[in-house]
Amino acid sequence: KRILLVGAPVDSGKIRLGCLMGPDAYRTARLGSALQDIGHDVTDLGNVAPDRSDVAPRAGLNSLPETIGWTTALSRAAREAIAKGLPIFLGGDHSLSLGTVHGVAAHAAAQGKPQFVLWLDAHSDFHTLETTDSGNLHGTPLGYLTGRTGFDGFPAVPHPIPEENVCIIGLRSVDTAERKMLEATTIRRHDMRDIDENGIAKPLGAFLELVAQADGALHVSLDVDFLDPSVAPAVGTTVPGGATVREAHLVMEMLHDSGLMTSMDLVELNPMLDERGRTAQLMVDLAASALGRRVFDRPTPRGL
Ligand code: DIR
Ligand code: MN
Ligand code: MN
Ligand code: MN
Repeated sequence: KRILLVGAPVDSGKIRLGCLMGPDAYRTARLGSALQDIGHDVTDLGNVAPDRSDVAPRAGLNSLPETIGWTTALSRAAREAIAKGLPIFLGGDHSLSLGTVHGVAAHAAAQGKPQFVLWLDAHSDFHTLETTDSGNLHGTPLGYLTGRTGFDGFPAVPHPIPEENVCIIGLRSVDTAERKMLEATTIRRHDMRDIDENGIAKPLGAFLELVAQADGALHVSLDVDFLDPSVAPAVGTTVPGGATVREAHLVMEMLHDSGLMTSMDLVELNPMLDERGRTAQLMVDLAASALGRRVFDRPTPRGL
């Protein structure tokens, strides 16, 4: 496969700084050669720079103009990259997905393919500019991308992701406003209790089956805080009780076996909070599993 690494050093989506170092942490942990060793053709396109935005700042919203500038720049970059192969967007905080998914969805629409999104995260990131309590825009991408109103100043969303094409796995921190809004949608959502009771393979397998039946494009957005903080400490918003290393690898291995993933975000890594690069290394290993690293061949039946 042709894989494009696209650096997205976005740090405007929350207060605590450090995610801008994420792309270089992934490079230092040798993401590129890990994927080459599996047999892929890997090109590092370097880092995207944000557009200038003349939208006015808004009280209560952190770095709104800057985040809008990233959104337009990353949407363009994503659309260009996905035309050449499978892009992996190296974050950067989760507000980068406002742009990357906007871009890949435009590409899918142009090809007449339905876009699906798998969101691996402790949080649902379903706020709008009106409902966010924190003012941190990394909490808003799924709201924006599914076409919710309340995103004044952002580019229009001509290809909103249909709610039933979105699956969130790993939930354990959902704000009250998000919870009310989510419950009024058909977004597929699996909290950690669901994973405890049913395992992670079943809900993921069911979702992948839908993507396959629809012959859809699949964007995977992997937030570091999907993982338990004991194994992935380098994130500003740790929430105990997350996915284990093996649960996360199983998700990635099933994604590979499905052959369905068309683009991926690695988000929220804050190297300032890491312990000798262990979180960066785990994210690199997970990306490698998603792209085919394995011990033995063992095709997972999708409908598991
Ligand atoms: C919280 C935290 N729901 C907020 N969100 C995220 O600020 O809106 N943390 N995404 O990673
Ligand atoms: Mn997130
Ligand atoms: Mn999160
Ligand atoms: Mn909607």
